[in-house]
Amino acid sequence: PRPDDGDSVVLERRPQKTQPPQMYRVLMLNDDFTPMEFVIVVLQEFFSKDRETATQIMLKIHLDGKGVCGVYSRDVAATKVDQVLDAAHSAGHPLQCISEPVE
Ligand code: NFA
Repeated sequence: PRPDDGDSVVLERRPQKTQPPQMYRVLMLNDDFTPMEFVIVVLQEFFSKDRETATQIMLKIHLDGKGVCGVYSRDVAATKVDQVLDAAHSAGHPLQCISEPVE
């Protein structure tokens, strides 16, 4: 702030200190029991992947032990995890899904 001549209006910007929201990776973990087709359908239904992309992600999880399904704000990531765990539990599959903050 500095004095003005009393007539003009001076609008000064404060330094912007808000940060973009922390983002969260949602990952699925491999197991020996959940059918490949179930994982592909989950990736299409809850993560809006086309069938080809869903198949690639599923195979990555199958081969590497885990894979990223998407990156979302905290609330959306938590909802995705819940949706996957609910669907897996309802179908009797042990599929695990977690979220973790992105650096
Ligand atoms: N490993 C599982 C199978 O061979 C498939 C799978 C993939 C499970 C990705 C969980 C996640 N049926």
